[in-house]
Amino acid sequence: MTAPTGVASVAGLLGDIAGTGRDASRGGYSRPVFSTAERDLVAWFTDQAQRRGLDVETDRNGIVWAWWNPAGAPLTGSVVTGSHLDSVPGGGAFDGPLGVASSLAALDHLRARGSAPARPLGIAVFPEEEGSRFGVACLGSRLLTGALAPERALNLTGPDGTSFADAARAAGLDPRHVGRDDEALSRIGVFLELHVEQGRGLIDLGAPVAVASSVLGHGRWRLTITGEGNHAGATLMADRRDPVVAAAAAVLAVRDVARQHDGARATVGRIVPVPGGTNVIAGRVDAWLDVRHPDDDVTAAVVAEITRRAQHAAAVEGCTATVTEESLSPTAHFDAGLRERLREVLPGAPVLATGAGHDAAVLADHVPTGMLFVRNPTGVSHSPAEHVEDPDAEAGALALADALAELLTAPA
Ligand code: HGY
Ligand code: MN
Ligand code: MN
Repeated sequence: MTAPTGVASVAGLLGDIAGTGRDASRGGYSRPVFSTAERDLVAWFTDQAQRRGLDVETDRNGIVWAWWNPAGAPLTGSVVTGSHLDSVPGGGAFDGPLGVASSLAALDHLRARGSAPARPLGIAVFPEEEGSRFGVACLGSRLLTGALAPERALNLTGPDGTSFADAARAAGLDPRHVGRDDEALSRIGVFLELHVEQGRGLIDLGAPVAVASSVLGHGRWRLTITGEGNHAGATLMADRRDPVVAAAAAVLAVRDVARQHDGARATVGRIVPVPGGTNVIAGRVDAWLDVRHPDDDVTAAVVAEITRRAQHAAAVEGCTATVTEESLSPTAHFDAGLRERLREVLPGAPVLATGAGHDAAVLADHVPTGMLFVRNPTGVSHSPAEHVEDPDAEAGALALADALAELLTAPA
């Protein structure tokens, strides 16, 4: 396969996949891990990498690695970039794919400049960054680093009841081998991820690219409220134990408690009455809580107060409530030395914190890690309204190329 001539544009690369995984009912894109759409994106990435002569492999955890190694050096301590291709339901076109496409374009820029680095450059695509199918964010990078136990991951189930083990097996992985992978981890000497900004920082600062400083701590909890299922018409109001009513009060409590803790963010984005009939009083409600704060102790306090109020709201309706932690990521601060090197290479780039989680934050505990953000003129993300203007996308790829050139010249 011949490599594409010149430097691919990020907009052109994203245009290749613009039709993949469109969600007609929600709008935007729904590309859950191991779905046909997400597998098509992985196939697209693999083809693009192979057309550039990169060696492509998938590791035991489903992470796809594409290697540019002109010197034929050992992969240990390489420079690695990349991102993810899975999406939230009804997500935007850029969250994840922008980082993957920019990695390919940055490689093209390095080659066009005649670069032939002594250190290998890897592009990694992490599965299930969003945790949209199996409920745990950054599942691939957590398995890689040992932050998530294999048996816990394998038993996670998606909305259709499929286990991660079965879905991974169908995608060609061997569930017996998922888990911490020190050999793969040793290949990462430094990790740099480019990502669309999921906020308004660069709009307000008037710059196309920023260097990241930190990732807000975030966790997910499952709120289950149990009442008594019954007939909507035959059951008098005084005779009900309706968990949906309790859940409504609990959701208002989530908002109120978050507002009472400066800087806290708390969200209920999924709420499922069971069995879910129009003429049926639900027997149970499952809801998922996302809480974030820079101080992990405040996150814990917010969750504790939400739990107390949810249990009170449930008791008022003759129901019971449980809150169970499903994942928790402490606030991550990126490597200060790397951040300062990035600022030297990109002197006009401001430094920004982010409220969104990323695989880079999981890796930050193990290897020097940094991120670059590209301006999103709507400031909206996890929505079809997420956007990046073409010139900013190209500026991001150039910035990534400049940063990678700097990192590739340093000794492993
Ligand atoms: O949830 C997050 O913050 C990230 O987009 N996975
Ligand atoms: Mn993302
Ligand atoms: Mn996301």
